[in-house]
Amino acid sequence: LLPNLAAAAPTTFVHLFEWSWPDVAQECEQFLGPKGYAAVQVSPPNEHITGNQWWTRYQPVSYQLQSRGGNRTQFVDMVNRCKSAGVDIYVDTLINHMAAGSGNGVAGSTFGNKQYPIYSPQDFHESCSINPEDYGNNRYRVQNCELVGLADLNTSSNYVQNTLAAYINDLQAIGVKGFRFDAAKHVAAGDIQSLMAKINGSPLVFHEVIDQGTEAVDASEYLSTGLVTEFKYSTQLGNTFRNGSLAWLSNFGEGWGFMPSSSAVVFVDNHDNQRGHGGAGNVITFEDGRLYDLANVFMLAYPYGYPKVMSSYDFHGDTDAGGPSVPVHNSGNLECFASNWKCEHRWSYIAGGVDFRNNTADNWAVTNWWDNTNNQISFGRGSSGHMAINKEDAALNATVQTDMAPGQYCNVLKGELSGDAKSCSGEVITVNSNGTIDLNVAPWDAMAIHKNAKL
Ligand code: LAG
Ligand code: CA
Repeated sequence: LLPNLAAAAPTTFVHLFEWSWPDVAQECEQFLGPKGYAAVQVSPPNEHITGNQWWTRYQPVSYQLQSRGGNRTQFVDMVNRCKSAGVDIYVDTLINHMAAGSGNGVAGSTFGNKQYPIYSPQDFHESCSINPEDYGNNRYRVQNCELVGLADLNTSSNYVQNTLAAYINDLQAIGVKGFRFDAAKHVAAGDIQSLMAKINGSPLVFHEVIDQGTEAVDASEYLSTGLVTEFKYSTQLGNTFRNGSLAWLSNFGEGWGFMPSSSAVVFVDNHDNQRGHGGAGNVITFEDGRLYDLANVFMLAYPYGYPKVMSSYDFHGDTDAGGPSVPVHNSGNLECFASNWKCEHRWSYIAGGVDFRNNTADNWAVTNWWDNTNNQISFGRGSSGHMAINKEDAALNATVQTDMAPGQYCNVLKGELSGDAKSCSGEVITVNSNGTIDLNVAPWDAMAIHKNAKL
């Protein structure tokens, strides 16, 4: 019995935040492909303003593929190499705005007074600013004024839509399979529909809409044109893991007022809320160590949404908008862990969680839910897998029913099955002949077993 990796549907993507194109390509080949990640979200690949801060990438100057991530040739090489490794590329796409003020782009373009190589003043909305109180009640200002001073594209104009569509179609011709529409809430859903009509084929598009349920613009408006980020998921998971009880999570998802699972992009944290920027809340990040492992294990094991794993760069406590000037590019020899690159996607509980999700995708339901009414939980994915999380200071000792075949399994969070399926490099879990497991999960630990990691 060999681990059936080929049959496992890829179910999870990773945001390699600020990774350069040669580094992404190498990671696709060496880790993401073999581990079964579906895709990588890359930082915006188009020309942006000069400067070392990460957020310069969110100030577009042109749609030339020249950025801190690398040049066009390197981008094309990355797409091809990732594709060969079975990994798609999703591009973070700035559809709402261009750079603020005036200055230079990294490819040598200059801009100013709403004048860019591809746009001129008539392509923009008026210069008004979005105030904090507008988010709750002023749809017009949210969509037609300037987000943190960024020149707001007149997305209802045919020329702007054609220009954005040409950029997106160029990326598709290179082989890009998906797009994150940045700041989608700031673009009227109708404008996005018109733009989508100009895009070739039907790529995966997910709209970034920050909506905790109290917004003038509602996330549901964007469901007809693609997937949508479910920010409530990040906030509520954070609240529950920090201050609540994991027992509450038995109906996490639609039962909590979230959008339909099939529309939702979910994440424990993202590049903004992990540092107190957009949509920040009580989120859990790499800085929380084992708590972060456990929250990701839950996300990856639980059948709701399309999960995005965050892979961070440590900005040494950068939380304010200005941020330190940190050069984050790396040219082809990025080292995980040895530097400020956190590489959460490689942490064994997270990579193992992806393996669990891939191998249980055929059983999209929670079965045999068990909890101790507090912070010890266990549930199954039918005959495909079973898991347990213990977020308490005492060991989890309980006998739980599963729908799995009796036998010995590798806890994929802590080890891997050997190629010949004869040994597990980590912990071995036994499913008894009656289908039960005598759980013995250490404090702040977890286990996950699936049908294709059976000894
Ligand atoms: C997003 N989603 O809707 C991105 O996920 C988020 O990272 C972007 O903000 C934002 N929308 C615009 O694409 C980031 C930083 C901002 C930064 C902005 C533009 O979170 O702090 O603003 O990118 O670079 C910066 C300064 C501001 C300044 C602005 C214009 O921090 O103080 O007003 O630039 O000069
Ligand atoms: Ca807008």
